Amino acid sequence: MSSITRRSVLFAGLGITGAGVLGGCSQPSNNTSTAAPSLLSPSGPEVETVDGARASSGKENHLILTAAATTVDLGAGVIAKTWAFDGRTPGEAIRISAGDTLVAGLSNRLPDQTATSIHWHGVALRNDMDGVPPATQATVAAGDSFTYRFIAPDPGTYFFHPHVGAQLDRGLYAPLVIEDPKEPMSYDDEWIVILDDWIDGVTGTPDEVFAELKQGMAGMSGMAMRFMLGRADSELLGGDAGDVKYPHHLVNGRVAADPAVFNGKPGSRIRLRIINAGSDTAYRVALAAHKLTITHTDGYPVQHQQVDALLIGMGERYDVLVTLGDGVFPLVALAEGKNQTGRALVRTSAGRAPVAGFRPAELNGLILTASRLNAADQARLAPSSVDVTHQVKITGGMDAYDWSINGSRFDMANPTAAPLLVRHGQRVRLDFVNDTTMWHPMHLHGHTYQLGDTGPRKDTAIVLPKTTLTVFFDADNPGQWLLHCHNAYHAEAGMMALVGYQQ
Ligand SMILES: [Cu+2]
Repeated sequence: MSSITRRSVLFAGLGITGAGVLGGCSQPSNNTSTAAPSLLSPSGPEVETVDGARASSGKENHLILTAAATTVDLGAGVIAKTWAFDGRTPGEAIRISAGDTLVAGLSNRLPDQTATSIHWHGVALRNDMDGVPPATQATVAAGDSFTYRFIAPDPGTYFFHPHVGAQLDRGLYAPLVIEDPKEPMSYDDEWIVILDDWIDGVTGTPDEVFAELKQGMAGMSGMAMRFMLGRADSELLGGDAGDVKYPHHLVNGRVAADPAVFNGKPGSRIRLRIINAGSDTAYRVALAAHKLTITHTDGYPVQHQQVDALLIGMGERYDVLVTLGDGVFPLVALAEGKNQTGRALVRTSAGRAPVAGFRPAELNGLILTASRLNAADQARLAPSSVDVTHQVKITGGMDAYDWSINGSRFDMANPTAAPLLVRHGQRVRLDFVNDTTMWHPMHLHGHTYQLGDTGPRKDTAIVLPKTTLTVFFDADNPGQWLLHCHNAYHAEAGMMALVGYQQ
């Protein structure tokens, strides 16, 4: 622990002085080249130059987020001791406009000397505000605070959560909506729908879950599995859907038996902002008796498509338009492969809701996956030749719980050991080669990539087992950026890499 802290301080020091050389202290064990590459500092002159060119509205939004232990009421008598921002889960949504500066103070009141941070998931912000200790900042120690200050460049649906250990699987998350000052879509109302697989304070803590998972499937033979799923099959996900047994699946912080309710008017047009804040569960989402018009994913517009349901992995977001019918309609989130559902209700007139476990037919209708989408014209990457290609082999498995990238488990204490090198201005191609028998939602910080030549722009994409997904992005946001699986336990086991901007 102390070496992590020392390294954090060292990195932070480099950041402040803008010394520029971040990789100097790392010695990759399998590196055959003679010199470690020089990486840009997370707050160096290149970062300042790009940040200075970001369009600013001049408007600042100030708030304080206090992370602390609390007790939350999830409905139907489920009371959970957990960690949350300001005593509630999900935390209160932050709503700003593109070009605004968010000034968010994080006050760490977590118990047991627990360090934390906030990662602004999906936002192409300046690197030293990305919240990934020790790569972009020192950890925020218990009792300390840290102020995140950044211009939010792109409109869209985002969320935020810590980037330390398995804290994502606590109650520490909340939506972040960046409005478009020139919003091109017209609609009557908005509803944020945030999904989460919940265990904390009910059957165990995320740390207990991770401890059991680390023993691996092989080590568990003959032992009772408290948290590990024996089997979770999903055709949509190409087989094994998840590792962890969750007692509840929440929609907007409520269990299915006591759901959150959206009250609307028949005939009104609603924008749903759907966020998967889960740690180990993909959801198939449908609104009974309604079609969903998909308009955005991960903040970026797509060519609209009308579907019955959508598949959303951890870390993904979808914006959807619906025209409300007359009645009471469950919005159902089916936990893929886990035979459980979460739900909320849409109510536009009096009437009784169906029972909690009701599954609308739409769940088995036309199901949207990101691979079916095309970027809207204004979101498509400009044609360009590729300057650098990295193969990102997704490796490891359940038996040894040795999830990794390119065969090596990421060491968070030494994040710059073996970076995927890029240079500012390059067009980068990533080939995600999934060698494992499981799907993984691969998330890139600070950028959005494009799926293939015409696919959607995303920062988190599902890579199915035994397949390769090719994505492209422009290296236009200098710094040191994580690339990892958004399964909280896979990431913690080591399924991460660093995309490092070179000098
Ligand atoms: Cu994974």
